Amino acid sequence: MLNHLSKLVSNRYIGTTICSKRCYTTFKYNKLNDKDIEEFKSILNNEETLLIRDKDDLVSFNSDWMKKYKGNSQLLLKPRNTEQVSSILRYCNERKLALVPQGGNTGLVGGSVPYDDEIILSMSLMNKINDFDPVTGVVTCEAGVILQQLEDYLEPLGYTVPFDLGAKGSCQLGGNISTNAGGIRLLRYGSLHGNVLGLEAVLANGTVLNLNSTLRKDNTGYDLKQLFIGSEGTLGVITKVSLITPPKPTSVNVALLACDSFSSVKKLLIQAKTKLGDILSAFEFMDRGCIDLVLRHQPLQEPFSEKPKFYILLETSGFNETHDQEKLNEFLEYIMEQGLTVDGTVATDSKNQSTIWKFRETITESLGKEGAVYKYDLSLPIDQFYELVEVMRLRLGSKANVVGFGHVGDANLHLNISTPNQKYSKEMINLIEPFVYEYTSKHNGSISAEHGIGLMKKDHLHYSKTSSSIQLMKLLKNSMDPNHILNPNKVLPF
Ligand code: FAD
Ligand code: 2HG
Ligand code: ZN
Repeated sequence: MLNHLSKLVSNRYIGTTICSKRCYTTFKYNKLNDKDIEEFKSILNNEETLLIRDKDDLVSFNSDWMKKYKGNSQLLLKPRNTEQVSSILRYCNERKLALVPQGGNTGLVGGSVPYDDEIILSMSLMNKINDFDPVTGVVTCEAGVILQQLEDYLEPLGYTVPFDLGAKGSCQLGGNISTNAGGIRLLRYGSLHGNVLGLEAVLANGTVLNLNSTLRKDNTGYDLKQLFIGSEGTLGVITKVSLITPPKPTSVNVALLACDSFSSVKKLLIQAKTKLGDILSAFEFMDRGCIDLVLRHQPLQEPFSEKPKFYILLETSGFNETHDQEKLNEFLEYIMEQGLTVDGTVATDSKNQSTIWKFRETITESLGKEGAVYKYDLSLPIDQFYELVEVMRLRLGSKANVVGFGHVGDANLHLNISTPNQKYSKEMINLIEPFVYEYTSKHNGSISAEHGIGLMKKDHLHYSKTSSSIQLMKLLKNSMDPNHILNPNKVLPF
């Protein structure tokens, strides 16, 4: 079936015989029956609206953001609190009913939709912001809080969320943490492994694990919360979160700079880090193909008179406008003198800043309007960062449009390959994979810098992890979820 093409193709490489979905996994699950529905109703206090069973109402939850993966769930549950999550999981574990935790369903690797007919556990009603401490900057909230909702809550308090993604209007904190989302502020504030101070998670057997620390420093034994950051709903359901939030910068500048070679991009990055230091808050890369793409789909104007090959969106964020602008001006003068940029524009007001950001933030949405999109989010050494885009263009010729963009400041390339045909094709996947993974592995990169493994890459994990690491991950999965009820067929190849 086309929806699960990546799985079929990857199976080819490991030599598994494909029969039907149900025999692909070695774990057997029970079918939902009327008694189960009654039990779930009772757990959810007989609130009928918390159970969705209508086929049409389930469509959007059974399909991912890219419309690449489709599940066949017959039931979605919307718990209101941790106790209900715990009772649902305890019951599912006893009955061997599998489920998929789902946040905003903006994931890009097929992790948030059912593989088959798993129950969807939607976290959307667990969306309360519980507490904020203005001295420590620690905020505590439920996992279903939408990222934009938290940003809007913090803004009048003078604080901000330490990460930001294009999907902020829909993605939830629980989803962000479960995927260890990166985004455009990682360069400045670091990853969620550092910014999450505590969380509450419900284990497969219903146990509520209280790891809800708000302490910045705590060296008592193993740091168990880290297990849930990036495990994509396979080890537990995150129900609460404590996060460090930094003060919101009051002086922001955004520049769009054009370069005619990737070597200038690398030199610009060094200069941005050394000359802008603590005020550098984003250093985002786009190639010309991305600019052409967004101009095709968004109401934006060609930014410069010429059409250079490479573009950098650079942002500074600080607290002293005069100081920040002086620093930025010095930097701009220096890079122009050195010929590192061939054109550029700086925006100090929020309207023009948001126009510049649109060039970067609408790439994913614009790609979706081009046809079928094959997405790879990779960590690569800086010397191979753009080389791979060029290698793929040569390899695919006129069969596809290949663009490269990403968080170059974090060495994270977003390689996107699109074809006008709306349908995902096995031939195209065979041309790209495993080549792209082999290339990444050969250069000691990672096959997932930020989107995760999900369903798409589970059979390719070995390109970035040793067999002993995968064995240990399996051991953890087997001991924390022996019946494999949590997000089966995701992350690990069983
Ligand atoms: P979902 O898509 O619902 O779920 C993702 C995974 O987390 C699934 O495996 C799911 O089972 C699990 N999960 C969800 N909630 C929970 C929970 N409470 N407990 C346990 N498991 C849970 N990603 C980046 O890293 N950086 C980016 O810059 C970025 N930009 C994006 C831009 C766009 C336009 C889009 C569409 C996506 C982007 N993404 C990005 C990918 C995606 O938005 C992130 O992965 C996001 O963190 C997913 O959050 P979500 O709530 O939508 O999770
Ligand atoms: C981004 O950085 C997201 O914009 C999405 O991670 C990347 O669409 C993509 O490949
Ligand atoms: Zn990204």
